[in-house]
This record gives sequence, C-alpha cells and structure tokens, in this order.
Amino acid sequence: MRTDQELAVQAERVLRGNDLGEYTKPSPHLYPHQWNWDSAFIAIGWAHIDWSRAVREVDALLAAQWTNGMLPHIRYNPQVTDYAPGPEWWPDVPVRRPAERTSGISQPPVLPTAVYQVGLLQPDAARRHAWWERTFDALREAVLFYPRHRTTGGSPLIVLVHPWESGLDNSPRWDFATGLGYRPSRPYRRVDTSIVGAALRPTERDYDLYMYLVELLAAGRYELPPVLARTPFAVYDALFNAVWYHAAIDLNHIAAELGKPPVVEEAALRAFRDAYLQTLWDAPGQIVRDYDLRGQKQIPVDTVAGLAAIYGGLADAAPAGAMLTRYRARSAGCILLPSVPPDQPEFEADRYWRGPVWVNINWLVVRGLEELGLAAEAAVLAEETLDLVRRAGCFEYFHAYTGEGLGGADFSWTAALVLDLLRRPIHQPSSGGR
Ligand code: 2M8
Repeated sequence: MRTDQELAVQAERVLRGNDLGEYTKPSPHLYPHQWNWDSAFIAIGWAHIDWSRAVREVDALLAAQWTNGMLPHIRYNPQVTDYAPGPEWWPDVPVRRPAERTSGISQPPVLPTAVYQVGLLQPDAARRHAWWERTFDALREAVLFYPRHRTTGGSPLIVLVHPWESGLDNSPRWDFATGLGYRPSRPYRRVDTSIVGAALRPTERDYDLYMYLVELLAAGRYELPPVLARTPFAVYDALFNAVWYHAAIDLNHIAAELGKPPVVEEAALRAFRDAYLQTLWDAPGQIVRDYDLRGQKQIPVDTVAGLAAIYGGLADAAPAGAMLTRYRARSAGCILLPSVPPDQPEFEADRYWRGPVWVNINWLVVRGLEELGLAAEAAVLAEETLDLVRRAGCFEYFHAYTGEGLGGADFSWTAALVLDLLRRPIHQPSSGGR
C-alpha cells in the first residue's frame, strides 16, 4: 500500500503524463481531446503542483466558448483523428473563435467552482484577483447560458438534451430513452470498445440513441425549442442542476471578491432551490430523482446522482446526513458510494456508470458534506477514496465490490482529485453550515 507521499507522486506523474501543454487528456488513449468537467477537476489538481498550469487548463477550455456562452463538452484537438464521434458530427457549432472545433452539447458546469478553488490556492492576492478578473466575463456568460437557453415552461431548472451532457452517460436513469429503439440515419463507428472491453462500456443500444440525438441536435441548430419539439430525451438531471447551483454561488463569491454585483441574485437562487426540491425530491426514498420532461414525471431510478443535493448545498445538514446514511445502507458490501446502489435491478458492479465507484462523484459528495459542516462524514469518505486509489491506482472507475481498477488507466481526474484530498484535508468547522 502506497504512503501519502507515494500516492501524491503517482498522481502527479499521471497528470504530467497526460499533459499536452495546453490541456490534459482525461486518459492516455481512450479520451484524447479536452473534456469540459474533466478539465475543471484537473485544474484543481494542477493548482496544487503548478498554479500557472492550472490557469492554462482553464484558458484552453474557455477558448472553446460559444457565442451564446455555452462551454461545450468536448473541445476537439485537430491533430487527433482516432476518436469517434469527431467534429464532423457537430456541424456549424457557433464558436466565438472560428478555428475552434467542439461538440454541440455541454457538461456539468464544474468550471466556475474550479476557478474559485484554484484562485483560493494562489497565495498572492493580486495574482488571484487579476486572474479572476480576466476570466470573470466568460464564466458569467457560461453560468447564465443555462437560465437563458436551457429552461422551459417557467421552471428555472436546466434541461439536458443528451445523456453525454450528464457526464454519467449510460446511467440507468436514462434507460427509459435508450429502450425506445431510436437509431441515427447514418452508420457510425466506435473506438472506445477497441480500447476497453465492451462489457465495461455503454451498449450498442445506448450508442444508437446517443448518435440519433447528435443528428437531432445538429438539425435543430443546437437550440432548445426545435429540439424539445422532437426529442425523446429532455430531462432535469439532479446532479447537473446541483452542480450549476454550486457554480452560481461560487461565481457570486468571486464577484464579491472583485466588488461586482452577484451573477445570480439571491431571489433567483432561492427560486431555483425551491423548484429543485419541489420537482426532484422523492420523500419516500429520501433521495433526489431526475425528471423526464416528455413523460412529465420523475424517473423512478435511484443512483448516486440522487445525493447531488448534498454537493449543491440544496439540502440542510440533517437531511443530507440522513440521505448519505441511507445510500450507504443500500450499498452495503460496496466500497465508497457506488454509482448505482446494488438494490437497483439495473446495477452492474463493473459497467461504467451503472454501478462502479467513481472518484469524482465521491469527491463532490465529500466537498458537499464538508461545506454543510458534516466534517466527520466527509473525512471518512475522503479517507476511503484515498485508500481505494492507494490500493488500485489512478483508474477511471473501480469495481463496486472489489475495488479493482477498471476502464482507462492513468486517469487524470482521479489523480487530480486525489491530490486535492491529500493537500486540502477536510476543514473542521467551528460552527458548521455553509
Ligand atoms: C465519458 O464520456 C465520453 C463521452 O463524452 C465517452 O464515453 O466517450 C464520461 O465518463 C464523461 O463524464 C467524461 O467526461 C468523459 C471523459 O472522461 O468520458
């Protein structure tokens, strides 16, 4: 078993190994481009070892911003050709810089939170403020993109239009849509299953829907109204919405530091929180659930995304603690928080987002518990996360029961967030609460 020092050295080696100078590949072979929330987590890791490098990671992602403010889920590296789907599947994306090639969807907006955290890790206040000042307008547009372009019917909740936007691609929460038999009009290729065993990845049926939706989104010029009229997939994702709420609060913290007005007003945050709990809270299960806009109902599948209210600070400390306890009881025999509890019929201990343990999700819950003042619970989960990676290495995900490393090896966000947990131990509050 590695010591903390050895673990930090290993994590740094992974980040440096995946570093392309401008951005960090999520993993050496499987994911060669720049991914949105990966880079946010990765920047937090870089900030502990090379602050300027963290800044470059963020700058690279911001370079892909669209004219409407959206930060796309993939920023393509034009030199890479062995990834599918490539930019040819996303025609005419409205990028600010014409040379940029991106996907046509977004991903959980962790970036503003990362910029806040990375800034706090810069001891020189003048440097920190100068950087926040330089990135502020782009982040403001990125946060406001969602209320401006991804809401409907008077609700402030954010609508996702592709499972890839959730970051938890083949989560069983989305099976209601993959089960409908949609297929794209053109043949497509997959590269992922030549790198990682097909049993550990999304199925052909999942990909058929993914590629069908890619075509539908491109035909709708990536605008919500035409897409909503035709799509089988439009959801309020509990995790994505909580990440946005947290990002809005963190950007407001930056605004306050810079002497600017808040980006999202207190009243709007309150309305968002009310809508979130009213629409997504499942009282019998003591968990939040996602919502299917087409079917106009909550999606009756519990996953770790149901704990997102903890990360978002959308639950108070007492219910947050109870949610965690219940999820852990449901996941007895599993290590950490598995992506799906084993009592869900769809649970698969080793298939991607359908059961395995992911470090980024556990990190989100750890930091959420910490911010709620639940330091003891946060510390336990943080230590278990470090232990898992000490034993197995910096893998993409881990078998829910055995902790065996699965998917891509040398995975960047695992390395980055392990560094963060090592270097920024859980804060013990004097009074508790956010
Ligand atoms: C996975 O998603 C990509 C598509 O975007 C894929 O399966 O090829 C997800 O785990 C996503 O959350 C992550 O950002 C991405 C890169 O690590 O891989």
